[in-house]
Amino acid sequence: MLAPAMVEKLNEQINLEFFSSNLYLQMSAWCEDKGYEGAAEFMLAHADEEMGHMRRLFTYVGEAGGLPLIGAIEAPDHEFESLKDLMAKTYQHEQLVTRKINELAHAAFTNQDYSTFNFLQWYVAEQHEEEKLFKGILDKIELVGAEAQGLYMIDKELAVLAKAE
Ligand code: OFO
Repeated sequence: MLAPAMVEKLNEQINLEFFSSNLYLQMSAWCEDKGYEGAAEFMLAHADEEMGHMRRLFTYVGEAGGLPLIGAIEAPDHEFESLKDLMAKTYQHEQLVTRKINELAHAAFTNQDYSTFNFLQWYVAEQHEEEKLFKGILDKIELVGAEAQGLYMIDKELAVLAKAE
């Protein structure tokens, strides 16, 4: 049975994962609007993945005897300076999510809630992958700079990555 304080923290994470999904969905619309079709597909696939993260938490809270709560979700940014700016923001956002997951894992451990601590290990591993993924894309964009041909190639690569998501 989850302690009320853990339910509250897990529900905050549910909200954050929802926000991540909305943020990436909104980013996919920006990419589409600017003609980055591969990036749009990639962000759309990633928005779906974030919904999966939300659902996994939602199910866990319910199964562990808590009540999953869906709160108000903040509107995401919809304006970006460039594809590089957008990807830099995804990377920053994933770093924030990692910090939140680490805080949650710490709270579970210090409350001797080993079941939740164990459940959260999936997220710890996932955040490692997500940071690696977005950092890798950002590094490539930084390498090509504002050069149109380079960005076109990256967009093509993102279309391939989207299929692998
Ligand atoms: Fe992108 O990992 Fe969930 O939020």
